[in-house]
Amino acid sequence: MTMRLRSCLSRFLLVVPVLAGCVATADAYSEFQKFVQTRSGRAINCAMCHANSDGPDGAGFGQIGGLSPEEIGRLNQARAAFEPGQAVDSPILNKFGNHIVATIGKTRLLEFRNRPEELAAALGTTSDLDGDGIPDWREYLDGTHPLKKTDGNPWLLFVNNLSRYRFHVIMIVFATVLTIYGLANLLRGSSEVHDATQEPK
Ligand SMILES: [Ca+2]
Repeated sequence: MTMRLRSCLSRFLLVVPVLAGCVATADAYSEFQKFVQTRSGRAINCAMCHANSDGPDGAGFGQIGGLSPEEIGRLNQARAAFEPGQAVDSPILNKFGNHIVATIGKTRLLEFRNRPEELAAALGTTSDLDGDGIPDWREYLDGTHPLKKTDGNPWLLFVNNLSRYRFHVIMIVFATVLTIYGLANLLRGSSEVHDATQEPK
């Protein structure tokens, strides 16, 4: 086999799985994106679940055309995770996207395309990937990013932060009250000294 023929064959072996991946990800699940956008009224891009905010099609970071052979192997492994509980590390998905596939499996995910509202309950109540106190299922419904702890329902973030830093808040309030009390007494004492000096002798 000549060197040129070997080179052509190796390129072919690389291109085939890439094309196979393109066909598979052509069914990007926009039903979930549309549901969240309608429910939350927020503009949702692919970055909620995908590695690239423009989605998996293309040659950029986290896109099919830019994957290495090793990443294509992980992609195909994730695509075959039909049952929940399997290790999923797809290079075209972010941590939340991989978490969804690992938690519910590809089979249920495909079923939910017609009922995207049911994905929230299937995610469970305890997972909070960004640790902001708002569970993933709630962030999915609210259209906030499950991997950004600064993005969430403002009231829930406020309550959660208040609870998390309640000791600091109590100390700040205590110090503020003491300061105001001290200033008030200082002013009162100063006023009494002034009055005393003004009294006729
Ligand atoms: Ca969260």
